Amino acid sequence: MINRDILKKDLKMYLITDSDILKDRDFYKCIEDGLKGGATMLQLREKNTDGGEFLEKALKLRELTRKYNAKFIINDRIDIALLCDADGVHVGQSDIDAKSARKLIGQDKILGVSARTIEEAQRAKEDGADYLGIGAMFTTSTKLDAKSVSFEVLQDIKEKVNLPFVLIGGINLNNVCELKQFNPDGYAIISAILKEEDICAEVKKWIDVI
Ligand code: TZP
Ligand code: MG
Repeated sequence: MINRDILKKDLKMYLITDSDILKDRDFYKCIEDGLKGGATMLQLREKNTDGGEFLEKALKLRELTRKYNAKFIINDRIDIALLCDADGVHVGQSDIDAKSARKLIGQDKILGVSARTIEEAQRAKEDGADYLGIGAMFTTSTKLDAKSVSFEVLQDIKEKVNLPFVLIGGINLNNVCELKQFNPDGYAIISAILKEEDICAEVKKWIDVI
């Protein structure tokens, strides 16, 4: 079983990879900079990468996350999470369902589930999720089909579903203050960090602010 208090701390600064945003920059150097800056959790999210290259990246990032003592989560690909001995997986609503994901990964790995409604959040909890990714909180150009979650729905999930949660989607250092009232366990960030020249310094800034 996952220790919820430890998980809540690990969720604090949750960096998600996106090689499309990094373009021709050195993928591993950029992600290592994020870990050096103090990202507490890293999710490998590869939307346009075949299994072979995905696994290669997963194995390398597994080593890096161990070196920097960050938790490592794989998006969608449960097979790759198991092969690289990731700390867990994150599934969305159109992926392998949470119950099946839990069956495959067992009780000792972290299961994250995306939720946009109270029903999705409640079902995720019943199906064995350890944490929720709630969003998109703001408009984002990183995930083109991302639909937004209102502050009302977020408040409702927070009140009715007792699970650790991170907020995601279009969050940056200017708007993150609007989310603090919900006291999330962490923030899951892609572009606001990865588009910065100095990723290490940017993560440090985030940790100061959140
Ligand atoms: N799920 C909901 S919004 C989103 C995902 C993966 C993208 C978040 O990226 P960014 O760049 O932090 O808005
Ligand atoms: Mg997914």
